[in-house]
Amino acid sequence: METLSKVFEDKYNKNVKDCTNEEIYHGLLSWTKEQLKGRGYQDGKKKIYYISAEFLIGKLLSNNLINLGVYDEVAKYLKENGKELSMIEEIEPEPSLGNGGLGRLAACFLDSIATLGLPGEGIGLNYHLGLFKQEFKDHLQFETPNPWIEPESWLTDAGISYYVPFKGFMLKSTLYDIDVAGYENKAIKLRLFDIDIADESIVGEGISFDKKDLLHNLTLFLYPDDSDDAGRKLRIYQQYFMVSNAAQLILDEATAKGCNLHDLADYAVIQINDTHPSMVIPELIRLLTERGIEFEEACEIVSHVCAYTNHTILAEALEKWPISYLEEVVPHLMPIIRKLDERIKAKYTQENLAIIDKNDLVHMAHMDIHYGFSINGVASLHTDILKETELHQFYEIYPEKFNNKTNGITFRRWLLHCNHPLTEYITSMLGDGFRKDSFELDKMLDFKGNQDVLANILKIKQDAKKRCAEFIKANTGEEINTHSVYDIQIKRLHEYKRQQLNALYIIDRYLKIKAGEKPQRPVTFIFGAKAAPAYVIAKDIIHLILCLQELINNDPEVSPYMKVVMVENYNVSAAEKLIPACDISEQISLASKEASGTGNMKFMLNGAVTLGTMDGANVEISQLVGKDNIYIFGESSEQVINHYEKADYCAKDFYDKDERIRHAVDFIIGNELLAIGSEEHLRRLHHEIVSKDWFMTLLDFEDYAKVKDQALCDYGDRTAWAEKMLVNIAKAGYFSSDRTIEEYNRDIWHLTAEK
Ligand code: NBY
Repeated sequence: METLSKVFEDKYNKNVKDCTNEEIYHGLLSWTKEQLKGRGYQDGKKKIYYISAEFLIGKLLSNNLINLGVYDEVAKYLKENGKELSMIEEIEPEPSLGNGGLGRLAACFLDSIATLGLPGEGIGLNYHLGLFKQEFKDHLQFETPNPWIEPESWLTDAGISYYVPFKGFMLKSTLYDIDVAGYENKAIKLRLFDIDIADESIVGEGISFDKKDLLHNLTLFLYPDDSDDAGRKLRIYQQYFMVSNAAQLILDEATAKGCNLHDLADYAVIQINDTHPSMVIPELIRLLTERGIEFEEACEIVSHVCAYTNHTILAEALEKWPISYLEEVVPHLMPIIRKLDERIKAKYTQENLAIIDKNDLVHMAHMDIHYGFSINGVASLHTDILKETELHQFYEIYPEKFNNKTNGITFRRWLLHCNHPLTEYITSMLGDGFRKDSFELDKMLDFKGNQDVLANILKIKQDAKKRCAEFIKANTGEEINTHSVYDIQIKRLHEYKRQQLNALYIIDRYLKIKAGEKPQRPVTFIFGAKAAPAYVIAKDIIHLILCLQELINNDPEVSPYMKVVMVENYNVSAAEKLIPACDISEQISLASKEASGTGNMKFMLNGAVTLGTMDGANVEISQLVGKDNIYIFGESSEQVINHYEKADYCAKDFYDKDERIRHAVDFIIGNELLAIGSEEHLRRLHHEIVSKDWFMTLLDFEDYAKVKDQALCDYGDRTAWAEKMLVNIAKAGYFSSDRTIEEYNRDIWHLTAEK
């Protein structure tokens, strides 16, 4: 710790004892950056370039210290000097470079790529104001900018710039790097492109800004509102800026290593994370032809370099850009995209295989599948649905391209960092081998009947619940009962994820208590979610939850039995505080709609029991833990797909014939909530549920309520519950992103690990 002491001396001319927490944070930041550089980087002839619009990396200090193997030493050193590392951690701003699972997955993958010693880097954009910051006012969500880049930050100017051509002008980029340490291994880089002239001062009220002022807005926000033309075009400007920079960088790096471009596939493999980076395909072809390669050969080369990961089957989430937009933003790509499409149309006549459809929309995923060599889904059920239903026409012509890569999470962040007590306890039981070989967690099963172990696991959970209650008090102002069951649903707000189903259960329980039926034990229903700014119904659902929070928590007759809290500005840091404290993990999407889910894995690893549908990775979780250690409800994906095919689901029928459902749904527009909330929002949501309910909330309500009641009842047998917790932790090993990345490498990337 001598070099660290010296940092404080040099930087502030002070002993660490006399530094403020801010000074210590900044001292640690610069010291850690130096340590990372000293580690060196993974390199090799062939490299994986993981291109993604999002990298939801979370705060970096503690994770870096853990991966550098110095966390305990630094914490001890600070403690001896009267400082708490956990307090210092609070000072770090959280980069908000992502939205949900897709971005967090990219971040976990970087950790695992580095840990496994694979040569690779992440490539994305350096959004100054990130995804918006969420604020609640009058029980509604408001969006404000989320600045995270301070004068001293994890970013390092890489000294690399490119020119990116748009229609009528060029934009010069600047590249910033963030080092990502592997666990006890060298580092890799997250490379974020930016423009020098981005101007935060153009942002007005909330997150509004002139969407046409590209020179100043290009890298301000992730996912600008796409409810109008200008917003949609801005997304294309961003995407192209990202991939043109990426393509130029990749070709430069390869050439520097001796690549003659014909053999590019020996130097680079590109993983396209969802369709946001799909324009990298025509862009690479453009650059290769510019460098003297024939069009046909360029297509061939690119088809051996690019691989595509699909994260959704929701049709509305699969990007299709109008030709007219592309002509306006990147006219030089359109002749290439047209040629790519013509080549396909010459071979296949089916309309649903075309890149450009008859409405002049460019299907980005179709381009990826035709001109990539691999397409993968993110959980076994999801890949099956892609093959059999959503992308069946492609599976028929390219069966060899399809493969599954079930998602994973990095245990360094989602156990070692966020849950020190559990990590230490597992280490005391099993040794520390599980930190690198997650399957070793399986050995916990040997302790299943051990009463001491079960008691300790319960104690660790109880302590986590106390810490979490403090966080919730600070975040929401609400006092919660630390002896209540913590039932948690944290994820993007989306109708398919069905936060509204959870809300209807809460209403139903409230009505029962009001009718004199007192429940066995208190429950705290915890939510965290951001709604996309233009997603009206999602915002209405937030409104409902916040109104319920107000009504229920202030009702002395009800609040001893239940409380509702919705955490404001849910983000990675909040997740790290909530997940270790969870008893029941809500994974209640409509079967077939959640590609995988990764929160489900984080909860399981921290000893929560899943309440979920047979959807995404829940299916694999249930296979691993067995039916006694998970609560499954609802219709299966086959049944759901069948309802969609036959168009035979009618929410109104459920509403009409089931009194319990009707009472709960009508409560949304009852006097109690109208006295608190806004009639416009509540009526719109009520109407949506009764007359549309695209994601079949009412279909699964009865089974959900029944199974949830059972879980809450079972919670009372503390020993039996602790056994379920133990089995969940023990079986979580499969969901390490190290396993996922090993599979990507084995089946798709074929890189040589550095030892
Ligand atoms: O990717 C998520 C899936 O919903 C989840 O099931 C899966 O586990 C995870 C990782 O594979 N997808 C996701 O997070 N997607 C987005 O956040 C997203 C955001 C914006 C847009 C599309 C997708 N967009 O087009 O604007």
